[in-house]
Amino acid sequence: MFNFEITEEQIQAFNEDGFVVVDRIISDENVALLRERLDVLFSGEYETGIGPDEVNWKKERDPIENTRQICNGWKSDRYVASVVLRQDIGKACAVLGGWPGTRISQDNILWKPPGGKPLGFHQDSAYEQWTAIPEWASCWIALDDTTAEGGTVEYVRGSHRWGESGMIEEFHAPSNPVKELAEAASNAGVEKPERVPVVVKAGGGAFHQGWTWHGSDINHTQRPRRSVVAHCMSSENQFHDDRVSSIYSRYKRFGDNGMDESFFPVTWRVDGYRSSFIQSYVERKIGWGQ
Ligand SMILES: O=C(O)CCC(=O)C(=O)O
Repeated sequence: MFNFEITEEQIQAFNEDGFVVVDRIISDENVALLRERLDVLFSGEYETGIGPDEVNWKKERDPIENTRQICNGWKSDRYVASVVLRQDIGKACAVLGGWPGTRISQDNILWKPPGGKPLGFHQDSAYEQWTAIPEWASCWIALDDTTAEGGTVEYVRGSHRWGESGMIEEFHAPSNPVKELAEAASNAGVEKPERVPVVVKAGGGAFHQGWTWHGSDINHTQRPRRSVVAHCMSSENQFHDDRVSSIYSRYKRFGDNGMDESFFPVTWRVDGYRSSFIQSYVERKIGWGQ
């Protein structure tokens, strides 16, 4: 079984650039499995009986040329969970984030069809303000071979040091995907932001820091560009005292900032701990909440 290990060189590149591109994160078998599961999820079929936290594209509801997105497919599909809750991904994110362990904050399932529209350039951590420590380290995995013209994800080198901007105006299919990026670059005194497209074979991808600007352009090819992202946070993270997310703060209990592992599982911790339900869940021995 393929086991990803982050190297010292990759850690250095991540710290320096705000991201690091890697040739291989998951096996070809995992790629094939996820491609199948994307078909199932985007057809609206949820294997566990639980809907994802966000379904940002539905057949017949949304324009065919929009990039399809589901958040927290792992709650709906145990095959997806078997990849995004992997220990090796959790460990790599903890090492990159400088944390004692990793909790998954959310996964993203993305499918950009031929001709598919952009996703606006943004900073992930701007969307994480409902937590006490709004810092993410994310693992972006290609499920198709990617090309610069194929609407792959692009990272802006060094932009994790530009400071914090807010959420962007238009995330899905924006008319100008770099509107806020251009403003942030100008505020940082950067004349020409360096956009680095992630060009890898399926199964490869990248890790990025929560404040790194990134997004993706139109898919000018005849092939789909599919990917899965594990957005990770520190195992120590808690809910913010008063800042609320309309979706994710639903999992907060009154008078308690602690995060429930059923919804934000610990995928790896330095002392060997991992949320106990994960193993049986990803092996499909238990269903949701059992
Ligand atoms: O894949 C993309 O186009 C964008 C992905 C993204 O926004 C993310 O990984 O945070």
